[in-house]
Amino acid sequence: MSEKILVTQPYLPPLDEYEVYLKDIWESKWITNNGKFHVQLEKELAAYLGVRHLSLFSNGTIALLVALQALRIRGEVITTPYSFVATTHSLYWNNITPVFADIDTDFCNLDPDKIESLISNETTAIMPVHVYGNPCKADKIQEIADVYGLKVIYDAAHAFGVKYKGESILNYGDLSVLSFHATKIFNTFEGGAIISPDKKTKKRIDYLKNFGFADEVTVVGPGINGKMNEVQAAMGLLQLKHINEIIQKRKKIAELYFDLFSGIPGLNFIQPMDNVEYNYAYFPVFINKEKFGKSRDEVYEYMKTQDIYTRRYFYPLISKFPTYKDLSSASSRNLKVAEIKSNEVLCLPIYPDLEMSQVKRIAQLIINFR
Ligand code: T4K
Repeated sequence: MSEKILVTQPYLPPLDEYEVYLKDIWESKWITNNGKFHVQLEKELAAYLGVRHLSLFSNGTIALLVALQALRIRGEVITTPYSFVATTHSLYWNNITPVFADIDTDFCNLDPDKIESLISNETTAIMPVHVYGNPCKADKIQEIADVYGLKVIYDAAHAFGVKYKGESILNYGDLSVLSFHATKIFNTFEGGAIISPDKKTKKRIDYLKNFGFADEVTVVGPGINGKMNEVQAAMGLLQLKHINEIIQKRKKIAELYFDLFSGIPGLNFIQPMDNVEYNYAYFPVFINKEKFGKSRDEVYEYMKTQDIYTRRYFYPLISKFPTYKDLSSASSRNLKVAEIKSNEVLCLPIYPDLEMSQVKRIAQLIINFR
């Protein structure tokens, strides 16, 4: 049997490069709590991403929890059901009621046209997701937020390095939250960050991720432990050295998939937008059973028999899970596009070490399976 191919694999820098950092950490005996690599990574990342202020976190989910705390979000928040479940869980853990709005057909992001009718007296914020790293219609979302006095917190877990018209999409909204999990294009094993627009907000976020401590004897708020340690930060510094090469390799794979699948009826793709610099974090294909001849699940199961482990990101919809299914906004009538996309999507393997011959094999297997 051939070697297993997974949907993604973390990029790991050469071990000897990492050992240099580890030796330093061992010698200094400073392993967490705002260590020197942590300080350096915050600075280098902010510069690389083109953002003003960045706070590192132990993972993206804690960063989402803290972002909501930082802006004192309460009541109801309008969000998308087409995401990883952590998006909605972060609301639930803050005692906020999620209100699901449908997504758009072209990009699978929260549809701005579906937001207004869901705003109530309890609504305080909108939490969109730049799904697969495709930018949301941020200007339209901001217009609505401004009219109704709502905050906007972007779950930007997939959007590392993405730019629109030369500007980081992480600068949209009130806050943006990144994930640096092993499966992301930039990883610190586990990790995450919040991008904030000003020093004051960053300061509040930094207190909140450190139990609320402002100094040894002063606790300014109900904080949590969301700190990134030095071993993670060192990994981040190394990833940053290789990030351009990582993105270039992903780009080549995405382009080859596009070429190989072109003109195959029933296979649909998210088309690249003008003026966007992508990170090629995922490669979703949407399989229309009537036109392709096989359903998404048939393709998914067949690929497993070939030792190729694709993933159905995002199926089931978050609104289908027991915690959320009884919300009125979770009804299928409200989420028609999301239901279709969730039943059609298959994310194909994409990661820097995936060879072009493997990409060709994956595409051929799918095409021949019709
Ligand atoms: N918001 C959004 C929109 C997100 O997508 C996520 C995370 C979050 C928030 C929360 O951020 P974090 O708290 O995670 O920082 C994965 C990831 O665990 C999750 O981080 C990610 N989204 C989500 C989309 O995917 P699973 O359950 O699919 O992961 P798993 O363990 O099945 O891994 C997927 C594939 O990656 C495997 O087939 C093998 C490969 N893999 C995985 C790991 C962990 C490796 O090769 N090496 C590894 O170490 O959720």
